[in-house]
Amino acid sequence: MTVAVAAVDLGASSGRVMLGEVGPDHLRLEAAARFANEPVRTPDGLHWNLLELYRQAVLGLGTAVRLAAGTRTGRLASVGIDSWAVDYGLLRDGRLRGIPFHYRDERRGEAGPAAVHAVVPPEELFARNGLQHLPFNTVFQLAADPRAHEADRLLLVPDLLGHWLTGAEVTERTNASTTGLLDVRTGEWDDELVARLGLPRGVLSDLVDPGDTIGALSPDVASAVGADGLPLVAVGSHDTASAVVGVPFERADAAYISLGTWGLVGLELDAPVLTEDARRANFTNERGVDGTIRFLTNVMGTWVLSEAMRAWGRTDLPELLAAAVDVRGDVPVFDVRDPRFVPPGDMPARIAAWCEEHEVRPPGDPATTVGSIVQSLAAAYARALDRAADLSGQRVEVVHVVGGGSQNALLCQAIADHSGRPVVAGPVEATALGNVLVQGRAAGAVPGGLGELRALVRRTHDLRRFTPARAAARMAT
Ligand code: LFR
Repeated sequence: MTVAVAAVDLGASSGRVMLGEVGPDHLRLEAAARFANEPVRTPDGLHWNLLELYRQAVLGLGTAVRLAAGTRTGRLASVGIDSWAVDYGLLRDGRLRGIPFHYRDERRGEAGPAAVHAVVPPEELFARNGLQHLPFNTVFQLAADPRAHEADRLLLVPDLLGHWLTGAEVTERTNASTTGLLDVRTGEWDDELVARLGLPRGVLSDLVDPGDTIGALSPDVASAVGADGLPLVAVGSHDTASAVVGVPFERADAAYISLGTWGLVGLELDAPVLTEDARRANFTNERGVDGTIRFLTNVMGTWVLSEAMRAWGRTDLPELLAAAVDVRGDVPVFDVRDPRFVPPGDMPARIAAWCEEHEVRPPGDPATTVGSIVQSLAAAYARALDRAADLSGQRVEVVHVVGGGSQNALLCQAIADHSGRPVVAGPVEATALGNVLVQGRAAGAVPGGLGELRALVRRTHDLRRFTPARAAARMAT
């Protein structure tokens, strides 16, 4: 049996609605819609344009319904939504209170973390929720958000869009695990933590798991998209959870880098690693599909490159990457993990400032800067891969790079060179594939566990392989 499903996949810089066809030997995506995700700055800070994303999602679903009419089954079996994590909307009596903030909004600063740590020290917080310290984790945002106490419901971004589509108010568990309010051991809301932080427990809704049916499209939406009774099915609604479903692992001793605006570097494990070393190394234990743990760390991703392009007013990344290959001599390597690179703004100037402060010759022209960014990202990924292996005790012999960044051959080769490990690049649309696969399985079109789903990705997608240039590179880094 082959089914058709629609995946709404919202990344930090672009979104898409994909028609997915899934069967035991069949896995195919077709874009129903692609659109930019452009945040909006208002006097009170940086916001997501969620209304525009919702509008695009509904339009895209209408197109997916029409495309599905031409597939074997002739209709969509379900819809699934994933997006970036941590950010949320607050509702009261079903109405949105304020425009949701962007996790790159500088406004909140350290107020949230300070308020939380005054009550629950960082060591205890990590023991309870297993998360790396990111100042924008939901728990910190909420602690500095006065609207939280006026609200009766908090919904994470995919759940908020799902609420607008269906009326349901639920929280999908993989994304809930990024809030900081989920017990890392049980996967349930940590009621004691919520109470100690003085947060209103009533705003948190029931948890659902990937594969669960959330509800049918409301009559208005169903008539707008032309599909009566179409169900919304929970997927790994945290985009990184869906991306990891789409990693075509060939062997157990492999790591992944989910490479979009962030580079999420880590391993899939059965159980969390809650050691003091893991906390200090800023590794996180987020929940994956089927009860897995995503043991990873957030490293800078293609954001630093796209912000540099934006500052130069250039859109010709392939040309700049080609020019970067020809740059002679060593390019400066800077610390891409420095928090100064997280907010939007003039990236080349910040890179130059970092280099000057560290007595490194700053890169001059755009080609050298691009080369410098690529080598700096790869060096940071190599270090994170070694740390992931050390902290978990799992060997890492192969590195899978998935997501938009897997198309960047210069970067994939640099990752192989810096880490001394072969890199398997692709699929580009791992997140949408993970979303589609979980829906396909829920519809009964593909049996089995994650291993079978990944085997299907391997059978249906071309992967590119990069061999480390220097076998000794791993020893040297
Ligand atoms: C990637 C991602 C990361 C999360 C960051 C902020 O798109 O979801 O996993 O840490 O965005 O939500």
